[in-house]
Amino acid sequence: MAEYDFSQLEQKWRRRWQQRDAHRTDLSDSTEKCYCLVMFPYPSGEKLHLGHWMNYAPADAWARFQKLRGRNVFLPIGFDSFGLPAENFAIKMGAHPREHTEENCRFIREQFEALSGMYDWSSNLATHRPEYYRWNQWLFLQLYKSDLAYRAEMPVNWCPSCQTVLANEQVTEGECERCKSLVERQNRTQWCFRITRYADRLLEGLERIDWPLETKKKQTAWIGRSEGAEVVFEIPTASLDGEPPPPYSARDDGSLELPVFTTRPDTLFGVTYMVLAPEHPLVPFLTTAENQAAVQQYLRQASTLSEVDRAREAREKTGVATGATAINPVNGEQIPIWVADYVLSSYGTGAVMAVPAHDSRDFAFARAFDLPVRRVILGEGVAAGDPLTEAYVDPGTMANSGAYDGLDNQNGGRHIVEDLAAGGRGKATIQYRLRDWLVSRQRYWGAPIPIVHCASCGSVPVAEEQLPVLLPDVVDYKPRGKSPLAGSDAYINTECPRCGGPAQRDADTMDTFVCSSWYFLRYLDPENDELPIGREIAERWLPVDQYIGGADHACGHLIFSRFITKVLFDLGHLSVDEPFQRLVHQGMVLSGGEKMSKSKGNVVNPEIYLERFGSDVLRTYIMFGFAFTEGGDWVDEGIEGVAKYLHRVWRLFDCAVAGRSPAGDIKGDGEALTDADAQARGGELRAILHNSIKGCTLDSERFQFNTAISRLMELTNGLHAYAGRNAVGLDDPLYRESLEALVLMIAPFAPHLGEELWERFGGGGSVFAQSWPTWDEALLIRAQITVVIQINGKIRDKMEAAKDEARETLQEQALAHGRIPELLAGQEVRKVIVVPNKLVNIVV
Ligand code: ANZ
Ligand code: ZN
Repeated sequence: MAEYDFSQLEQKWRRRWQQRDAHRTDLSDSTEKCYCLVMFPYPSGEKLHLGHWMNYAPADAWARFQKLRGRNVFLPIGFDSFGLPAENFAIKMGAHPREHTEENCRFIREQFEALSGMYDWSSNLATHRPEYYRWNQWLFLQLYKSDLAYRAEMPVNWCPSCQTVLANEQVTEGECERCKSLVERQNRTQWCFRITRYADRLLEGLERIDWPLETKKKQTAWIGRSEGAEVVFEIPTASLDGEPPPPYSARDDGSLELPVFTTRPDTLFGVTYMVLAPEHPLVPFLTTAENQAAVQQYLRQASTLSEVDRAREAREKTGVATGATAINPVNGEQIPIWVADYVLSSYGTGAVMAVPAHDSRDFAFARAFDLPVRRVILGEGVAAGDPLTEAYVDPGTMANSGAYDGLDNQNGGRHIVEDLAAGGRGKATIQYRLRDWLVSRQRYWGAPIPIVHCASCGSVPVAEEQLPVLLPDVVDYKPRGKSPLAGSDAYINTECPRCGGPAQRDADTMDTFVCSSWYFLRYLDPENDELPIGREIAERWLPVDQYIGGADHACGHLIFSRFITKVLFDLGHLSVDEPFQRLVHQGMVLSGGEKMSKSKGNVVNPEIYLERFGSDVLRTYIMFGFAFTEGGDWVDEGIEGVAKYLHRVWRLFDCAVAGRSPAGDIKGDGEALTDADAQARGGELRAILHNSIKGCTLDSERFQFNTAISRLMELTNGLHAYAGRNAVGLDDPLYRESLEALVLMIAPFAPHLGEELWERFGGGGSVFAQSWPTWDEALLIRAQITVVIQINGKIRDKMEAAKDEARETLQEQALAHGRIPELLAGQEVRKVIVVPNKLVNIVV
């Protein structure tokens, strides 16, 4: 008997695949195309660990499954190789980022070999290479020409340790996503992409794609569309002195307009004070002399907190009065203007009309500072004068609201906005939480921004024919608060593309999320010298049919890619405006309850398992031991079981090929069969076969690999039971058909084993060139048998169950069967013992 020598066998097939160039996809054929995309890895100091396997192994199994289903599958891979992880690591190691990155790419590629994904490496894509980032720069120029890239001074997130600005998406709970330092606010001149212009389309597109609901919800909340009104309050001349700061300007009579954004114009009569964000430009101007000291003190205190902290509902409210007042446009009332950090400068107009009776944050603030509370929306059975113990935020009838009294608040709000608009004191508006995408980085390891600054011409784009603007080798690439490129005179000093005069290159590099916002296009057309992707291939192969990657990218990469795709669609380069038709997120494999990372020292590496069990076992275990979308804590207890299972499959085939019975492997099933028995067994095997094809197909399609593999185990058991002690050989058509189905279905999980068994079995060509087995609904019914139900060992009932039903199912069925629930009432079930095909004993 031939042994299952996984090491030799896996090497053999890897060599064969390479020789046959088996994983190259013929992109000229797009009938039945299936573009399967995995989020490409970024080479940092970390090698691929089991966390990566959790993503890549199941993704590969899905791709192989689709190939067997007859689709022309494209599964490319590359490297997201610019950016902070690679650069920070290189700095730590004292190596140049380029050398370090190239080396790391080679190493990771070797690791990918062990995983044996059917990757098409032909595009050889790595974002740090000039042939790639040339198109990043091209993309920047297209956005620039379309007025979608602009440069402006703005408050930015500044990471004091990475010494760079960060996008909002890279700040979590006020901390730098990469190094966990507390992020500061600074004013800097930066390049931005106008993603806000696409806010509504980004929302609309979500309805057309098959993505996890949670992720759609996250994007919807991140975009944060709010319908409401801008209401103009007036600041009377009395409290003003001198010229207000831009963009504000005094009116002819010397007064000032101060717009606020509100989602509740219906509550305007309940406004009892106003609040400005500490950063609001009017704060110093409006503050009266006697309040200056207190306000300045407060502003200093507020600047130390992150926006996220400030926005937290439960925080104790802090604030200070400016001494100035504003006039409510609906009733002419004078109300005090306060400064408080619960109002954010980056949202709406940075100013709010406070309605403590109907907004909980305003309510808490009013209580803390003893400001008046006036009810203007009444719930059922409530009178206008009733005291409030908390903000009333539900709909109701308007009161204390002059001519609008008695209207329902929705309707009343609309009327108020119309009347304000007629008087030029307001208008209906929509606000978004989404901010423009800040793309400048003051770091070395990124694509240079293709803009030249000229004293006479301003910002001038580099001509497209001049691309790429090569990232120079600089002596000192460590972050110092401005881009290391600024220190290279040879790089910075150039000619103005417009007037030919002396000019300076932009010293910043692009956010690496720009690189990753379109990489899936380049895989399809890596050698195109004219465009990032040709129109024709794009039309045939896009959108990506299935995207697989982490849920943590919901509001970053997954929004950026959608935005860039829409831009390229509008510019006529693409015929789709959504990049990823279907998306799934893998769960995370944890180690000791935490995400694996080198910094925590809890990384589990695949190497030891590869050595002991081989790639097929590790792959299959990852898919059998964890629910794909859930993940879980890494334990290796189950891996032995999976190894045993694959060995068992091996022996089953070994015996079949040799025409021997696998009975030696079967415990407790020893008798020779009568003819009647044999026939019954045939019926059972057929039912099990069709059942397992159906289950494995449907479950694999939706990434439920753990149950898909269970179906294969059932089929394996069925095959054993069928063979019994009789030497069933390949001349038995049902046996042969079932074995064939098993090898085809196991191949996506254990591809080397699949190929080897297929070959030994006499099947010609690669197993992946075969067709996936089909099932017949009519043959799914399984033989029924009677199972005894006991409570504490005493027979209490009987039930019919499918032959070879799973333990869990039998247990479930028994607990719910007939009078069993009644008999168990009030008692705690301590244990359930299941003897398959025989009995279920419930211990109480
Ligand atoms: C008056 C009011 C009365 C409000 C009421 C709410 C309830 P969303 O839904 O998130 O868009 N707001 C406006 N700008 C703000 C800022 N820069 N920082 C903090 N809060 C701000 O929230 C819009 C509401 O949040 C606005 O409507 C405003 O308070 C507040 F019974 O205006 B409202
Ligand atoms: Zn010029």
